[in-house]
Amino acid sequence: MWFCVNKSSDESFLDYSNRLIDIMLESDGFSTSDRYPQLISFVGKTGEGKSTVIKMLIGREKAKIGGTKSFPAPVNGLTDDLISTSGDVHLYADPATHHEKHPVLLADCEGLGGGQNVPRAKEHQSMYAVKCLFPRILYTFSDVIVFVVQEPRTFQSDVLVNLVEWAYSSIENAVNQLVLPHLIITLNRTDNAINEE
Ligand SMILES: Nc1nc2c(ncn2[C@@H]2O[C@H](COP(=O)(O)OP(=O)(O)OP(=O)(O)O)[C@@H](O)[C@H]2O)c(=O)[nH]1
Ligand SMILES: [Mg+2]
Repeated sequence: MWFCVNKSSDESFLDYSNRLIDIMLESDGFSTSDRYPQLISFVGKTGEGKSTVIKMLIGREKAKIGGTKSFPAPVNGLTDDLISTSGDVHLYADPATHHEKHPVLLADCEGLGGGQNVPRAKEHQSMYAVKCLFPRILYTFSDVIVFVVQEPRTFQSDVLVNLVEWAYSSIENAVNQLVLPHLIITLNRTDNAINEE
Protein backbone atom coordinates (compact mmCIF):
# COMPACT_ATOMS: atom_id res chain seq x y z
CA MET A 1 0.00 0.00 0.00
CA TRP A 2 1.24 3.50 -0.85
CA PHE A 3 -1.64 5.56 0.51
CA CYS A 4 -5.21 5.02 1.64
CA VAL A 5 -7.98 6.60 3.65
CA ASN A 6 -8.37 5.20 7.14
CA LYS A 7 -11.13 5.75 9.65
CA SER A 8 -10.77 6.27 13.36
CA SER A 9 -14.11 6.62 15.20
CA ASP A 10 -16.01 9.05 12.96
CA GLU A 11 -13.05 10.76 11.29
CA SER A 12 -11.38 9.82 8.04
CA PHE A 13 -7.74 10.58 7.42
CA LEU A 14 -5.21 10.06 4.68
CA ASP A 15 -2.65 7.45 5.64
CA TYR A 16 0.52 6.57 3.77
CA SER A 17 3.43 4.19 3.91
CA ASN A 18 7.14 4.52 3.05
CA ARG A 19 6.62 2.66 -0.20
CA LEU A 20 7.82 5.53 -2.42
CA ILE A 21 10.96 6.10 -0.36
CA ASP A 22 11.64 2.36 -0.16
CA ILE A 23 11.46 1.95 -3.94
CA MET A 24 13.75 4.94 -4.47
CA LEU A 25 16.31 3.78 -1.87
CA GLU A 26 16.28 0.24 -3.20
CA SER A 27 17.01 1.44 -6.73
CA ASP A 28 19.57 4.08 -5.81
CA GLY A 29 22.31 3.34 -8.32
CA PHE A 30 23.20 6.98 -8.86
CA SER A 31 23.17 8.56 -5.40
CA THR A 32 22.48 11.94 -6.93
CA SER A 33 20.27 14.50 -5.31
CA ASP A 34 18.51 15.35 -8.57
CA ARG A 35 17.24 11.82 -9.06
CA TYR A 36 13.46 11.77 -9.16
CA PRO A 37 10.77 9.33 -10.29
CA GLN A 38 8.19 9.63 -13.03
CA LEU A 39 4.72 8.55 -12.00
CA ILE A 40 2.28 6.68 -14.25
CA SER A 41 -1.13 6.25 -12.59
CA PHE A 42 -3.73 3.71 -13.63
CA VAL A 43 -7.35 4.66 -12.97
CA GLY A 44 -10.70 3.35 -14.16
CA LYS A 45 -13.75 1.42 -13.02
CA THR A 46 -13.47 -1.77 -10.99
CA GLY A 47 -12.65 -4.84 -13.02
CA GLU A 48 -11.62 -3.01 -16.19
CA GLY A 49 -8.12 -4.48 -15.94
CA LYS A 50 -5.85 -1.88 -14.31
CA SER A 51 -3.98 -4.42 -12.19
CA THR A 52 -3.79 -6.87 -15.08
CA VAL A 53 -2.22 -4.27 -17.39
CA ILE A 54 0.33 -3.23 -14.73
CA LYS A 55 1.17 -6.86 -13.99
CA MET A 56 1.64 -7.52 -17.70
CA LEU A 57 3.90 -4.48 -18.14
CA ILE A 58 6.07 -5.42 -15.14
CA GLY A 59 6.28 -9.05 -16.30
CA ARG A 60 7.25 -8.02 -19.83
CA GLU A 61 9.92 -5.55 -18.72
CA LYS A 62 11.33 -8.03 -16.22
CA ALA A 63 11.58 -10.71 -18.92
CA LYS A 64 13.42 -8.23 -21.17
CA ILE A 65 16.08 -7.35 -18.61
CA GLY A 66 16.37 -10.89 -17.21
CA GLY A 67 18.15 -11.36 -13.87
CA THR A 68 16.91 -12.84 -10.65
CA LYS A 69 15.68 -9.74 -8.84
CA SER A 70 12.00 -10.03 -8.05
CA PHE A 71 9.68 -7.12 -8.78
CA PRO A 72 6.33 -7.04 -6.96
CA ALA A 73 3.30 -6.87 -9.26
CA PRO A 74 -0.41 -6.38 -8.48
CA VAL A 75 -2.85 -9.19 -7.87
CA ASN A 76 -5.72 -9.06 -10.33
CA GLY A 77 -9.28 -9.74 -9.24
CA LEU A 78 -11.83 -12.35 -10.20
CA THR A 79 -13.50 -12.09 -13.60
CA ASP A 80 -16.66 -9.94 -13.55
CA ASP A 81 -16.25 -9.24 -9.86
CA LEU A 82 -17.97 -5.97 -8.97
CA ILE A 83 -16.32 -5.73 -5.59
CA SER A 84 -12.97 -4.03 -5.71
CA THR A 85 -10.05 -6.24 -4.76
CA SER A 86 -7.96 -3.44 -3.31
CA GLY A 87 -8.95 -0.46 -1.18
CA ASP A 88 -5.88 1.67 -1.58
CA VAL A 89 -3.37 3.05 -4.02
CA HIS A 90 -0.41 0.71 -4.56
CA LEU A 91 2.95 1.59 -6.03
CA TYR A 92 5.17 -0.61 -8.21
CA ALA A 93 8.59 -0.21 -9.75
CA ASP A 94 9.13 -0.60 -13.47
CA PRO A 95 11.99 -3.13 -13.86
CA ALA A 96 13.36 -1.49 -17.02
CA THR A 97 13.98 1.93 -15.45
CA HIS A 98 14.49 0.85 -11.83
CA HIS A 99 18.11 1.99 -11.57
CA GLU A 100 17.90 4.94 -13.92
CA LYS A 101 18.03 8.57 -12.99
CA HIS A 102 14.27 8.94 -13.49
CA PRO A 103 12.75 5.56 -12.60
CA VAL A 104 9.17 4.98 -13.72
CA LEU A 105 6.73 4.12 -10.94
CA LEU A 106 3.32 2.60 -11.61
CA ALA A 107 0.41 3.50 -9.31
CA ASP A 108 -2.56 1.11 -9.19
CA CYS A 109 -5.65 2.94 -7.91
CA GLU A 110 -8.66 1.15 -6.49
CA GLY A 111 -11.42 1.00 -9.07
CA LEU A 112 -14.03 3.71 -9.44
CA GLY A 113 -17.38 2.17 -8.62
CA GLY A 114 -15.78 -0.41 -6.36
CA GLY A 115 -16.31 1.95 -3.47
CA GLN A 116 -20.05 1.38 -3.61
CA ASN A 117 -19.34 -2.03 -2.17
CA VAL A 118 -16.93 -2.82 0.59
CA PRO A 119 -13.50 -3.48 -0.92
CA ARG A 120 -12.12 -6.90 -0.07
CA ALA A 121 -8.86 -5.57 1.27
CA LYS A 122 -10.32 -2.87 3.51
CA GLU A 123 -13.62 -2.72 5.28
CA HIS A 124 -13.93 0.99 5.90
CA GLN A 125 -13.11 2.51 2.57
CA SER A 126 -14.91 5.75 1.97
CA MET A 127 -16.55 6.15 -1.42
CA TYR A 128 -15.41 9.75 -1.51
CA ALA A 129 -11.79 8.66 -1.32
CA VAL A 130 -12.11 6.25 -4.20
CA LYS A 131 -14.21 8.39 -6.51
CA CYS A 132 -12.71 11.78 -5.81
CA LEU A 133 -9.69 11.92 -3.55
CA PHE A 134 -7.41 9.23 -5.00
CA PRO A 135 -7.80 10.24 -8.65
CA ARG A 136 -7.38 13.93 -7.81
CA ILE A 137 -4.18 13.30 -5.86
CA LEU A 138 -2.86 11.11 -8.64
CA TYR A 139 -3.86 13.62 -11.32
CA THR A 140 -1.89 16.32 -9.53
CA PHE A 141 1.31 14.30 -9.13
CA SER A 142 1.34 12.07 -12.20
CA ASP A 143 3.33 12.48 -15.39
CA VAL A 144 0.93 10.15 -17.18
CA ILE A 145 -2.64 9.07 -16.40
CA VAL A 146 -3.68 5.77 -17.92
CA PHE A 147 -7.47 5.47 -17.99
CA VAL A 148 -8.36 1.81 -18.43
CA VAL A 149 -11.78 1.34 -19.97
CA GLN A 150 -13.56 -1.70 -21.36
CA GLU A 151 -16.44 -0.23 -23.23
CA PRO A 152 -15.60 2.56 -25.72
CA ARG A 153 -19.23 3.76 -25.76
CA THR A 154 -18.95 4.84 -22.13
CA PHE A 155 -16.01 7.11 -22.94
CA GLN A 156 -17.98 10.31 -22.43
CA SER A 157 -19.85 9.31 -19.26
CA ASP A 158 -17.06 7.37 -17.54
CA VAL A 159 -13.84 8.88 -18.78
CA LEU A 160 -14.38 12.43 -19.95
CA VAL A 161 -16.62 13.59 -17.11
CA ASN A 162 -14.21 12.28 -14.46
CA LEU A 163 -11.12 13.67 -16.16
CA VAL A 164 -12.56 17.15 -16.54
CA GLU A 165 -13.59 17.17 -12.89
CA TRP A 166 -10.15 16.04 -11.64
CA ALA A 167 -8.38 18.46 -13.92
CA TYR A 168 -10.57 21.33 -12.71
CA SER A 169 -10.07 20.52 -9.05
CA SER A 170 -6.35 19.93 -9.51
CA ILE A 171 -5.79 23.25 -11.27
CA GLU A 172 -7.92 25.02 -8.65
CA ASN A 173 -6.12 23.54 -5.65
CA ALA A 174 -2.55 22.70 -6.64
CA VAL A 175 0.05 25.43 -6.45
CA ASN A 176 3.01 23.53 -7.84
CA GLN A 177 1.67 21.54 -10.75
CA LEU A 178 3.99 22.89 -13.42
CA VAL A 179 3.14 20.41 -16.14
CA LEU A 180 -0.19 18.76 -16.81
CA PRO A 181 -0.13 14.96 -17.08
CA HIS A 182 -0.27 13.17 -20.39
CA LEU A 183 -3.30 10.96 -20.89
CA ILE A 184 -3.42 7.44 -22.31
CA ILE A 185 -6.80 5.78 -22.82
CA THR A 186 -6.39 2.00 -22.74
CA LEU A 187 -9.15 -0.07 -24.28
CA ASN A 188 -8.93 -3.38 -22.47
CA ARG A 189 -10.87 -6.61 -22.82
CA THR A 190 -12.47 -5.50 -26.05
CA ASP A 191 -14.34 -8.01 -28.12
CA ASN A 192 -12.05 -9.22 -30.88
CA ALA A 193 -14.94 -10.32 -33.07
CA ILE A 194 -15.33 -8.00 -36.06
CA ASN A 195 -18.83 -6.88 -36.85
CA GLU A 196 -19.21 -7.34 -40.60
CA GLU A 197 -21.88 -4.62 -40.74
N1 LIG B 1 -10.45 -12.11 -20.89
C1 LIG B 1 -9.81 -11.07 -20.36
N2 LIG B 1 -9.85 -10.90 -19.02
C2 LIG B 1 -9.21 -9.84 -18.50
C3 LIG B 1 -8.52 -8.90 -19.32
N3 LIG B 1 -8.01 -7.93 -18.51
C4 LIG B 1 -8.37 -8.26 -17.25
N4 LIG B 1 -9.09 -9.42 -17.24
C5 LIG B 1 -9.66 -10.10 -16.06
O1 LIG B 1 -10.59 -9.22 -15.45
C6 LIG B 1 -10.57 -9.37 -14.04
C7 LIG B 1 -10.41 -8.00 -13.37
O2 LIG B 1 -9.16 -7.46 -13.76
P1 LIG B 1 -8.30 -6.55 -12.75
O3 LIG B 1 -7.01 -6.27 -13.44
O4 LIG B 1 -8.25 -7.12 -11.37
O5 LIG B 1 -9.20 -5.23 -12.72
P2 LIG B 1 -8.94 -3.87 -11.92
O6 LIG B 1 -9.28 -2.76 -12.85
O7 LIG B 1 -7.58 -3.87 -11.35
O8 LIG B 1 -10.04 -3.96 -10.76
P3 LIG B 1 -10.01 -3.29 -9.27
O9 LIG B 1 -8.63 -3.41 -8.69
O10 LIG B 1 -10.99 -4.12 -8.52
O11 LIG B 1 -10.45 -1.89 -9.44
C8 LIG B 1 -9.42 -10.36 -13.73
O12 LIG B 1 -9.97 -11.64 -13.51
C9 LIG B 1 -8.60 -10.36 -14.99
O13 LIG B 1 -7.93 -11.60 -15.18
C10 LIG B 1 -8.50 -9.11 -20.74
O14 LIG B 1 -7.95 -8.34 -21.53
N5 LIG B 1 -9.18 -10.21 -21.20
MG1 LIG C 1 -6.92 -3.80 -9.31
